[in-house]
Parts: sequence; structure tokens; C-alpha cells
Amino acid sequence: MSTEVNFDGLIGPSHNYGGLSHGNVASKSNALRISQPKKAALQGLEKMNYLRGLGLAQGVLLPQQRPHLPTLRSLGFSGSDAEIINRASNQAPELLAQCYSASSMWTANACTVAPSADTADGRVHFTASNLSSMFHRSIEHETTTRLLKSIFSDENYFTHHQALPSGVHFGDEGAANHNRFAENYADAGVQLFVFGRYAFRENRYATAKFPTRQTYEASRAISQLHGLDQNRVVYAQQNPKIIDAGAFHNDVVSVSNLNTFFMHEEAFVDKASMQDELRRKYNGELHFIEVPTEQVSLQAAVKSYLFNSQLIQLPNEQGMALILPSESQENAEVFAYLQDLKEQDTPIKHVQFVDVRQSMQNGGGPACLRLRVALNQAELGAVNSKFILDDQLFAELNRWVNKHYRDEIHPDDLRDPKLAQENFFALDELSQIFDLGSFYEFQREA
Ligand code: SUG
Repeated sequence: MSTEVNFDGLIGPSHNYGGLSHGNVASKSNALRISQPKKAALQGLEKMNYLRGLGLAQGVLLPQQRPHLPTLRSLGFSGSDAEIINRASNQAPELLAQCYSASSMWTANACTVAPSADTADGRVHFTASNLSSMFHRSIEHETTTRLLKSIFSDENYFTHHQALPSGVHFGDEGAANHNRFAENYADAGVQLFVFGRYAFRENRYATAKFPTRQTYEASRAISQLHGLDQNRVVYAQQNPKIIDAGAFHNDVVSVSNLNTFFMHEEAFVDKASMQDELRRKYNGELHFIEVPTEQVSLQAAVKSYLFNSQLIQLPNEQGMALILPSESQENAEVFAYLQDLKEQDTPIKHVQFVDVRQSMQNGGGPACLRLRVALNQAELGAVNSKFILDDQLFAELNRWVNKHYRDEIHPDDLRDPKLAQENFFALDELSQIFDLGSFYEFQREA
């Protein structure tokens, strides 16, 4: 027996709207608005608990240290914490903002995971994503690797790889561009790696104007590191048109679960070959649910995040549920499509909405906030159980958020060293809740 555990990113106390992601429509259009970190984190926790209530195992990944002062130090800012912040805020406020993003909340980008049923050595493999395309995200992977190693520490079951070499040629955005198909989570699957362009080979199709964050070379390297059988791997290129419409990751235009692939009809450059190859390698029945442009335009798909939903398997033969952002309920075009979908005979039997608006305004829907890890019973037993949500942890994290988080952060608040101090104080207590010792850099510097 295997299950899929969703590890959601706990939204950090510095959640703010920096407008940092070129090509991410929501991040750009909400740039410099006032954020609500407490509300954001509580919305995230509610979503986790909702999925747990549906009978799914739910995990938690911790926020990273922000502001990330080690990065500012490496860029030549020196002195005490307050001095570094004052200097950066006077000389380069744009760098301070880069080091202040709570972007590690979007754990679909934390790493790529290969379940043990697919790997040559029978262990679960993890590779933290280098996130090279966006500077504020490129500083996540070291801490991500450290965190994953503390949760999945048993080397009999788990293997961790360093992030790929940095630089845009090996730009890797993790599970957000990766799908896996299998009849059951325990079965050997077929993995689909979606990329935006070739970095070294000539591109057959025009490439997008917006950043194409994932390269073929990165996807290929991950599949090799994870020891996958190439006869059970498919690589497919995302449609540049859709990247330019704002789908900076493939999980903005498709989502899969087990034998089902829910996608926008324009998501791929060569959909027919991708589907043929998947069918051939899968060797079983696959359900493709394609949403036509006629019913849901690219703009509506990107605005509503219809596809950035979680497609989950409910227990007790209840079928699959699509867990969507409330923005999909409010978009007339998308909502009409969903009514239609419910009438169709597909594996998707339920449609539910969750409110993660604070994250959505930075371009992160329900699916961005979670990392899927398929585990068998022995592997699940080897996971650090502190990171699995139960009533007690849910209550503890709500208490912690309510105690430490600000109601609002205005972009200018980042200039105040007091905010950094508050964040570090909160993270110090968090590391104790999870028994992590001196996990954060500021704890080791003291
Ligand atoms: O990388 N937004 C994130 C959103 C990531 C969504 N993830 C998936 N689709 N899987 C990004 O663009 C915005 C931060 C800011 O502007 O303050 C940001 O990083």
C-alpha cells in the first residue's frame, strides 16, 4: 500500500508583494500592495487541515529565514543585522526585497521527487530545485535540501541530490513541471517532464518572450539523477504562447493524478505526440480531460488558476476530487466549465473550492502550495512524524501564527530592522516546535 502525502509550505511571516516575478501576472499586478501575512498563513493552514479532513495524509514544510542576511552579506553588506538592513534599504532596496520574499511557501517548486517504485535503487529520490530563473527563488535550494534531509533522513529509504548547477541553462523549477502516471501510487509509473525550451540544442518551436524557467536539459538531468528507466519517461515542451499568457509553470495549465491528466488543450506544443508517447509507455488506460479554449480562454485559465488545483484521490472509492482556488468559482467562464465537467463521465467526481487568496495574489494557487510525495508504508513510517499534521500540530501552528505574524506588511516595512527581528524570533520558536535545533542561519550566527 502506498499513499500520496501533500507537504504544504507554511506561509512565512514576511509574506509580501514584491512584484519580483517577471512573467507571473499576479505577482506583477499586485506589486507593492499591502499584504496580510497572518491571514495568508491561516488560509494555508486551513487548506492543509481541510485536506486532512478529507482523509489524506498531510505534511508541512517550514518557511525559510527571511530576510536572508547571508545573501546580503555575500553581496558586500556588512555590520550587525540592523546595519545590513539599513545599508541595503538605503543603497539597494530592490536587493532587500529579493531577500525578503516568503516564496519558499510554494513547495511545488521545492524539488522533484521520484517515488521508490520508479527508481533503479528502490529508494525515494529528491532533488532540490535550483530555481535559477528568479534571483529571489535561487536562494532557496540550500535550505530546502537541509529541510528535506531532516524530514526524510533515513538513508535506507531516501536519497537527496544537490540542486543542479546554477545558471539558466539548467533552470529547474521542480515538481511544478512534472507529472507522474500510475494505476496506484505503489506501481511503477510513467513520468512526464515538461520544459519550456532547449538550452543547448536548437529550438524547433519559437520560444516565449517571458522567461521559460524550465529547460529540457534540467529535466533530463533530474530523470537521470533519479535513476529512472528512460522507457518510462516522457519529455514534452510547453506551448510558448501559454507561457506568454502567464503560465510560467506547467502546473498553471495542467494537473494529473494516477491515470488522469486534466489539461488545457493549448498547454503543449505537440499534444498529439505527447499523448501517444504517454499511452505507449504507460501501457494501460489513461484519461485525458482536455479543456477547450472555446470554453476556457488562456486568460481565464491563468486568472482563475483552474488548473492550479489539487487533483486528489479520496479514500473509500469516492473517486477523485479537484480542489480549486475560490477564484475559479468566481470566474463565470470557468465556473460554467466546471458545471459541465461534473456532468461528464470522468474520474473527477467532486469539485471543491479553497480560499488561498493571499498566496494567489503572488501567483500561487492550491497546487503551488504543495509538494506531493508518494510513499509506501515503510517509507511513511520512516518520515520524521513531527512534520505530519495532526490536531495538536494544527492548533500549535495556528497559535504560533496568531502570536507572531503581523496583520499587514507594506513594502516600506521591509526597511525596518524590527520586522527582521520579529521574524527571527518567530522562526526561532518554530524550530523548537519541530525540534530542529539551530536550523536557521541566524541561530548559528548568534
Ligand atoms: O515563482 N511567486 C512565485 C509563484 C510560484 C507558483 N508556483 C507554481 N506555479 N508551482 C513565482 O513566481 C512572487 C513573489 C513576489 O513577487 O513577491 C513569486 O515568487
